[in-house]
Amino acid sequence: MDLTAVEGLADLIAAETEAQRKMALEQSTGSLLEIYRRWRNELIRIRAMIEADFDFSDEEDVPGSVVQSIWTNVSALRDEIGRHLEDARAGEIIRSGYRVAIVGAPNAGKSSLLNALTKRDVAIVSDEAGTTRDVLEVRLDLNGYSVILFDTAGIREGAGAVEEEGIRRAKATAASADLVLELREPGAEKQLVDIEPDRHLLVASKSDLGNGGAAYGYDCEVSVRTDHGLDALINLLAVRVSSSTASTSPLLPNRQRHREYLQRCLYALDEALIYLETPLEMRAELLRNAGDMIGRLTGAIDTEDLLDVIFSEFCIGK
Ligand SMILES: Nc1nc2c(ncn2[C@@H]2O[C@H](COP(=O)(O)OP(=O)(O)OP(=O)(O)O)[C@@H](O)[C@H]2O)c(=O)[nH]1
Ligand SMILES: [Mg+2]
Repeated sequence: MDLTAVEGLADLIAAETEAQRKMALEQSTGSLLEIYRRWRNELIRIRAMIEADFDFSDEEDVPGSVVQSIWTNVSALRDEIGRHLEDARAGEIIRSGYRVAIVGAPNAGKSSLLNALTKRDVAIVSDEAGTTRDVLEVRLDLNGYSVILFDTAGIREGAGAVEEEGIRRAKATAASADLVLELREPGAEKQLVDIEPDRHLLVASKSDLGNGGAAYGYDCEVSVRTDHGLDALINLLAVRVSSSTASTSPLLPNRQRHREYLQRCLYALDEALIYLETPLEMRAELLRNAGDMIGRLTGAIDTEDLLDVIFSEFCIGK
């Protein structure tokens, strides 16, 4: 087994949802390794041709155009790796969960919504403004995808020191979330967080109180008291999750480690491709570098330290 297959096996044991299980199973059988090995071999083959060009270029039967056609291959490989890397966010979301932050003013009904969506009494609910201070985190299986809901402190001005810290954490949670559910009670108008539209859902809460058209401009309205709109909200979430995890390939890089090495590999390939004036020896060295990055990804190079980390993660408590 290579490093990616071992990671896949560890993920398979830890898998909690169907999507996690599928991805981990695929990876544990060495499917990612197959792709990476093919790329590495291709880079080694390309380098061999360049070396041949160095050594035998004075001989008649090694045509100079060979080296030219090599760069077409490098460029095609570069594009393939680039496309694979574009799927990394989807892979990471499937593996670690889609992060949804619930934010809004105090008493907007955030904790009530968390409890309703998870069907558990996780968060304290009260009509006292500023009930929640810590960030609460609950996992949910949504159509086979892992979703993490975060309940946060209500955002307002003039709070005490402890609540202020809660608000800071609420904003940080919103900033790093894949999606922000901003809850607003009828009558409340102010926008409390500044989030890009594609990460933002505006939800009117407490619709049972009769907000007389306040739902205009909102993505949906819910009432935890009557369960009105909860299914619609869950559907909206499901659409967002599936578009964030959509990919043309079942094989996704899904760890930060994968992303980093793929990025470094791309970087080296780009440099080799762009700097046409650079001596061929230097460009060949960049290709070697790119191949080494793939080698590190699969553990073919420098495995010792990484394997230690992986196996300790893998064995604990199993
Ligand atoms: N009528 C009605 N009341 C609701 C609804 N959802 C929540 N509430 C009430 O609103 C009050 C505040 O609810 P919470 O869920 O604690 O609000 P929160 O946004 O978590 O508040 P903080 O933690 O203080 O920021 C409680 O008294 C809830 O019972 C709803 O859908 N309809
Ligand atoms: Mg709360």
